[in-house]
Amino acid sequence: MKAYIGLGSNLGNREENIRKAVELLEKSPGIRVVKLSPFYETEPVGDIPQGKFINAAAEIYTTLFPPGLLAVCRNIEDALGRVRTVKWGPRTIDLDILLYGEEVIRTSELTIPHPLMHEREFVLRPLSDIAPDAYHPVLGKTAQELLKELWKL
Ligand code: X6L
Ligand code: MG
Ligand code: MG
Repeated sequence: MKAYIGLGSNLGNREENIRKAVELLEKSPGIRVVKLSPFYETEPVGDIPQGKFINAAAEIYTTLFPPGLLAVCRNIEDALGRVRTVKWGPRTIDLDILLYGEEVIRTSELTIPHPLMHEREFVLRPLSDIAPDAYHPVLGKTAQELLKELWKL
């Protein structure tokens, strides 16, 4: 399955954290990283004052099902020293499953497509760079269309 992962970091060496996360993804059984977007420095979004982020997106091919992919993402966050204190607070690394093929998944553990991705330029800009035609199965629009809609607001 083709899937897209959003990456973000605003603690420590942010670029290196993202590069290491991509390396660990690539080393994970059942995952191949096929595209990596440019890195963007972005203003923090949310109600917590914190440092600027580096954000990026990766296209992967995976034989894992979504729960397995989520477990890999969590393990990589832990391996890179993510400490879970305040919700939405600063983090060394955040790995979010944005899209998993064109599947819609809603469980208590996991929502795919990622629930806020269509409202976040820090997600849509890198995603559109590597996959302008990636399709959001709930909204029925591509990444590029969603990004253009954000600009119109
Ligand atoms: C009111 C309350 C309005 C909360 C918005 C928005 C919360 C976004 C969380 C919110 C609210 C988020 C990143 C980030 C975060 C990132 C950049 C989130 C999760 N992650 N800002 N803020 N990049 N630039 O990866 O998206 S926290
Ligand atoms: Mg996130
Ligand atoms: Mg996350």
